[in-house]
Amino acid sequence: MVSRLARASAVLALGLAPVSFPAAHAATPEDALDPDADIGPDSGRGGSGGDCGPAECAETPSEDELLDADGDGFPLAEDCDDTDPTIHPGAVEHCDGVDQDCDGDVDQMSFATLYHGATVQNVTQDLLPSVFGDTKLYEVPTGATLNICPGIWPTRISAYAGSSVVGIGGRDQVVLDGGGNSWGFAANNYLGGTNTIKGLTIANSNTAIVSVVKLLVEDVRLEPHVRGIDYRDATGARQLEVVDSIFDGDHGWRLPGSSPPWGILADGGTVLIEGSLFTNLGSLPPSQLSAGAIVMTDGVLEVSASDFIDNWGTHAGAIHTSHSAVSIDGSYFSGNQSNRAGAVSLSSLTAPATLSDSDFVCNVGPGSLISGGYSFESGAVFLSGPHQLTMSAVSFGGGPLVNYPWDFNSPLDHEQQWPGSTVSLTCTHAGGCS
Ligand SMILES: [Ca+2]
Ligand SMILES: [Ca+2]
Ligand SMILES: [Ca+2]
Repeated sequence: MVSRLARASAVLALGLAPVSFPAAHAATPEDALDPDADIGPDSGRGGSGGDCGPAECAETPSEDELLDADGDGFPLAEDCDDTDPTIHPGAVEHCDGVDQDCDGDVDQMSFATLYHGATVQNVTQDLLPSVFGDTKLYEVPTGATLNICPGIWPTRISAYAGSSVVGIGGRDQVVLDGGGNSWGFAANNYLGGTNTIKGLTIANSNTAIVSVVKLLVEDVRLEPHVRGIDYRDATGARQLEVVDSIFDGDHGWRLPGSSPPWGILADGGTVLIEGSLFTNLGSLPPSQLSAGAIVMTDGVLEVSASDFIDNWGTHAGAIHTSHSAVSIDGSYFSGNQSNRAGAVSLSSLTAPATLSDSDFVCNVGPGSLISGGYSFESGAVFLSGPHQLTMSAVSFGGGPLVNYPWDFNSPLDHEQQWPGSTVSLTCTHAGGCS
């Protein structure tokens, strides 16, 4: 979590410090080809450094050193990449993790590059507000890629169809600060294609990401005050894929006037989660939030290799699904709380569901922290409505009552109540699981 002080300081820096760029062509091709231009005891050239004798220093560049394979006017001896004519001393730096101007630094801080068709454009100033303390809304054109270099940007982004926004240096280096506005990132994908968000922290917005149709979220950290990803209003071929990302709600009830934070709220479409962390999301009753980390209705949810820690909700602490197809694999649930299912609540499954290779430790249904509740609550997994569920290699922590009050529960005789329903359980620990 970026502290508010650090955030303010960085915004100040962005607002007041002029962004500098390398002077165009500090060296010319003629300079580079001049055998005397750079030769001397301190040049370091030719591997002899400051120790070269008069005879060595008088040597002219070899034939190989004078070759200019990429034709940019700078020979091999001067060119840090003689295979790419856009890279040479004095070239314009792009925000891309590559050292274009051969000065040894891959990028300058706090600048941004837009790649749109054949155009490469420095858009740094377009991402910054004209008034200090304000927040800028920047629109990424259809099909374009926006690269953002390290810094804390007072910027919100509206990304059109098939566009990508990439933080160079990753989510710990590049922060979009939404300034407390209603949303931080909107994927306006009504023309088709897949939008990509990668390598960013999206902070200080009511909703971090909204209005998506087809979206890949990778290496992203969301610090939602209310919502992480709102996936309800999109239309068309919807798929949300979340990879290697972090949803940290910081339990927003601690913020005066704030609603409880959730991770992903989805209605329809397909949501794929892989290698991600959901933590400190949701709130305890009387919250209206049905689950802290993921709520899925009328869709497909596939979760793999992800962690759900200390999330709170009314139906489930971590995941609540209704009328959906669900698979959960290789995941870990701990410290989640609810007044029905501490970790996972599956209601009215629409396809055979699987829960495999996952651990449930110290999740809590109705407990001392929660008043009221149901008579059929469960600490880890709760099942209701028609269902065909297979659980395999599921661990409930290796001892009785590791999840409170039971590890697994279904409220009534499910096969009588919902003909055709089946539950197959193969658990490494069988407390409440038979
Ligand atoms: Ca060259
Ligand atoms: Ca660069
Ligand atoms: Ca450079």
